[in-house]
Amino acid sequence: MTAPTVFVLSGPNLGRLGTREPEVYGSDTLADVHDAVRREAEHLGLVADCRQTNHEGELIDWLHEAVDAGADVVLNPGAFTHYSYAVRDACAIVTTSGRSLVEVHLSNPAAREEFRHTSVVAPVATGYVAGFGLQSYLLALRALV
Ligand code: DHK
Repeated sequence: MTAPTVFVLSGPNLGRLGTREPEVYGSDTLADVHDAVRREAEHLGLVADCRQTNHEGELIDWLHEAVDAGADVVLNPGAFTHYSYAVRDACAIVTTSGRSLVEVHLSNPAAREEFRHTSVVAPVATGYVAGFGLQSYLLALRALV
């Protein structure tokens, strides 16, 4: 039997992890995150397809691709979290198709600036993990299984 694929998607500015505000986002690079995610996925009997984009439309295309592939999704939407109804609607396509989508954040947006307190994605996500750095992604994978 082939292992199910999980799409692990990260949005804008997350390609800069490691040097971007390390006091907020930690010192792990995105490559570190993806390596840890792939290892944890394998341990859980999954295959992680890890991607990052700075472009809203590309992220939406990948969410559609996840639906077409019948794959669950771990998503860090970056700042799209707070205002992108287009990303939210694409996430709703994932969850209403019967797949799971876990919203993740490295930091805890609820403990930061006011504009980060709103997630337009959370109401259509299956669940939410925030505040644990790289571990947020790994906890999201565990939640999926
Ligand atoms: C990442 C971002 O890029 C921010 O825009 C969010 C999130 C928080 C994170 O903590 O992973 O506000």
